[in-house]
Amino acid sequence: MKSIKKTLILCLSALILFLNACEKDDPFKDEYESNNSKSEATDLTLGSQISASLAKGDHDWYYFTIDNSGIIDIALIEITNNSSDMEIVFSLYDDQGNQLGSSFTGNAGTGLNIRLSTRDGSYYIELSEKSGDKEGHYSLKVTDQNANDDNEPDDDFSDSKVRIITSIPANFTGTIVADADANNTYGDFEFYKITVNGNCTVNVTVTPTGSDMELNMEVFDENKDSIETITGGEGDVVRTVINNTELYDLQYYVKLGGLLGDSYNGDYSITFDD
Ligand SMILES: [Ca+2]
Ligand SMILES: [Ca+2]
Ligand SMILES: [Ca+2]
Ligand SMILES: [Ca+2]
Repeated sequence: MKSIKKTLILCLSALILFLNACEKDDPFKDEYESNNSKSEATDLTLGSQISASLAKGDHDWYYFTIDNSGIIDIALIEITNNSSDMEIVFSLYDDQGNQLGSSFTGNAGTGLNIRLSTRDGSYYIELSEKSGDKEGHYSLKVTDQNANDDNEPDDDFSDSKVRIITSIPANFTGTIVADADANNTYGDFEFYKITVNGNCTVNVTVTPTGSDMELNMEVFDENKDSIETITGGEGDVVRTVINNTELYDLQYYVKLGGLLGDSYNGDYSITFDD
């Protein structure tokens, strides 16, 4: 009996040593391997953080899907670097594997936060280490921010939630979640449609909440021809006067856009009065 017990203890000891040896052989092989190419990408659950590692020369691919029913919003991709020396390289691809933008490389030991503006779609993430000689642990989380206002979509003349203003004064608040201007035509524009009585004027005033958003505003007549464009600097209030010189009522559109500053605060208020 004694010898059996001794053998068992020896076996267990051997097993423990073996397990330790395995871990020491490959301390940076994570549970999502192998995921070294697009076709082997690990599915991510939005809002759930995963812990993984980059071994030397490792590439880790992930896949996630955003569905905002066509409303533009922000997906936040957060990568925490738990090493002191890894320089994590981040690349983003669309569902077809076309790279979106350039790759980003974080400083040694530093994580990355990426704001992705999207209406819907599936995306691939590829992570690697810049030199391929460093290794370490990281965590990754993709979160659908639901950061936009409740009055979406209102990004174009005929979108379903374009606000129709039938009486003044009128005040609204909203949020621009993604850069929208002449160079960012798929951004989060906000459209308002207003009737201006004959021989009357209406003042339009837009105030950004943050001190670093640059608002832009364009006024269109009822044929959707542009009448005026106003662009403000950081934190500036933008305003205009719509002047109906005809004797009869006319309809106008106000298209509001903005460039977000470092604070990413896109909140604004808009007032129509006389
Ligand atoms: Ca890995
Ligand atoms: Ca991998
Ligand atoms: Ca908005
Ligand atoms: Ca919008």
